[in-house]
Amino acid sequence: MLKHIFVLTGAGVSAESGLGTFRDKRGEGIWARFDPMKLATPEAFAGNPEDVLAFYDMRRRNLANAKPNAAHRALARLEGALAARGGRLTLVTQNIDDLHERAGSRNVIHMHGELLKARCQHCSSVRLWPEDLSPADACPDCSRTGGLRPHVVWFGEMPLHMDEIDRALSQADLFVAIGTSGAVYPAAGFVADARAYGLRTFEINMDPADNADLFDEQRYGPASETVPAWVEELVTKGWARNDR
Ligand code: BV8
Repeated sequence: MLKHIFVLTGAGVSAESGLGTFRDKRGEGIWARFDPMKLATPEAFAGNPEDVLAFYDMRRRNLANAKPNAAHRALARLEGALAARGGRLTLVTQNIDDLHERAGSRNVIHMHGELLKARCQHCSSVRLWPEDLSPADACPDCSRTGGLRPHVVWFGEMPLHMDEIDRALSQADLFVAIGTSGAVYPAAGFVADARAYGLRTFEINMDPADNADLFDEQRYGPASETVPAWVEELVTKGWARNDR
């Protein structure tokens, strides 16, 4: 019986909320319009802070107008349903939006950071920062200017909470990847780790991910339909499905 489900989400779970994906085969992904190596690396920020900050200001403003969709709500439902039967949902997201939280998910692990937070490079404090961010802004904790950056993991930077993620993977019964292309590591490697730990693996996506062959089961279609259907099945037809 399923007691502990590990879910990894990517940009596809927020696509129907109007937030761009990155490498989407169908759409104009964000990285099709912007070069990540010019906007999402520490070197880019050091060399061209204004362009990088403007890129994240644009994405922060888009997020302010976005709303969670049925996929986010279904995962919040799953968290409650598992807890009610003494189980556990580990929800790890590559996304930097707050749509899982706004849909009601209580424990969300943001391995690539959070768009609505800023980190001070002088004193390392991390604060909620829902508005535009400029080099002239002073850190609320150390009062120094010129040190604030988006609390986001860029390419070449170590993702966050990796020990906690690995521990949860080693304890889970089922690994589910939702709306991710499997293009970015270490997140794209989690399915191989899950298999090594003996978990069943399940891909819910619009198109097969780059690592689709590593999944025992796949279900394709828009997340706002496939994710609620999957959660409904689990909650109404019993928890025996998908497990190892
Ligand atoms: C690290 C935050 C090591 C920023 C992101 C060469 C040089 C440098 C590094 C590397 C290198 N080669 C490999 C690497 C590692 C690199 C990497 O993997 N690069 C790739 C491109 C090859 N990884 C890193 O650099 C990572 N760090 O390795 O550190 C290290 C070790 C020790 C010490 C220090 C460092 C850090 C990676 C994190 C980068 N930050 N985001 C921002 O958001 O601006 S990555 C970015 O891509 C997003 O986080 C995004 O989440 C992530 C993955 O993309 P997806 O979420 O999968 O989105 P994508 O568009 O790709 O796919 C969308 C999917 O949804 C598709 O499958 C589509 O079919 C589906 N979909 C679309 N619509 C729907 C849908 N599904 C359902 N319903 C729909 N409606």
